[in-house]
Amino acid sequence: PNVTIIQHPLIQHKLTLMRREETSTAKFRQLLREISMLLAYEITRDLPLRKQLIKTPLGPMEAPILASEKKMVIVSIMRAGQGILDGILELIPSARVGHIGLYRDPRTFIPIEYYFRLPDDIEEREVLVVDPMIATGNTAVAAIERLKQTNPLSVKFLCLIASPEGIDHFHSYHPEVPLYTAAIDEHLDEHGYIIPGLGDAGDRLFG
Ligand code: HSX
Repeated sequence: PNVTIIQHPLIQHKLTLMRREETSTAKFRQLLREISMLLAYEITRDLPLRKQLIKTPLGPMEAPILASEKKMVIVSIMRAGQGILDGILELIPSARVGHIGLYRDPRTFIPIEYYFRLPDDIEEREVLVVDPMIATGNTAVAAIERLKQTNPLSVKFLCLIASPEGIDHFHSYHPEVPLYTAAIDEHLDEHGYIIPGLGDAGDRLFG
């Protein structure tokens, strides 16, 4: 399937620290910011560059800059996506930002939309959707479905931990959307939580 596990040792190490029960909110926040920068570094490897004529103190040169820096849109699935968004924006400060608010009905696990806001010219932009967890996959499926209605140039999905069930579900609906994750965990429990996971990402991030 269309899944990349990002294996960088720093990412794996920080994810372990985040999983630990005793990790405080402050530490969890800091780790999520750091890990998000590292994930963004890895998944932006193939961003196209263009040449720009600049002047150093000693003379002119044609130097590489990002061809599409301003064209990227990071879409955060609220609320836990905010933690990843913050980290990525430190690395790509001129990226545009969108928000999708979805909460999971605790009984049916069906996602319910309460907010949706994207930059205007989404049809000219490449979108990276971020949310720390893909559990049942319902939230990710709904977010991408909604996004596709707006016709972006391309869409990718970045998370920290996904369940095998969630990945299958996601790709049964959106097989062409590349999924990037730092880990694939064992399974889902009957409450739709990823086991062993890290608990509820929103609660650990915000309290
Ligand atoms: C958590 O539940 C995550 O941050 C996601 O937004 C969501 C994932 O659950 P699921 O829809 O994949 O089951 O709040």
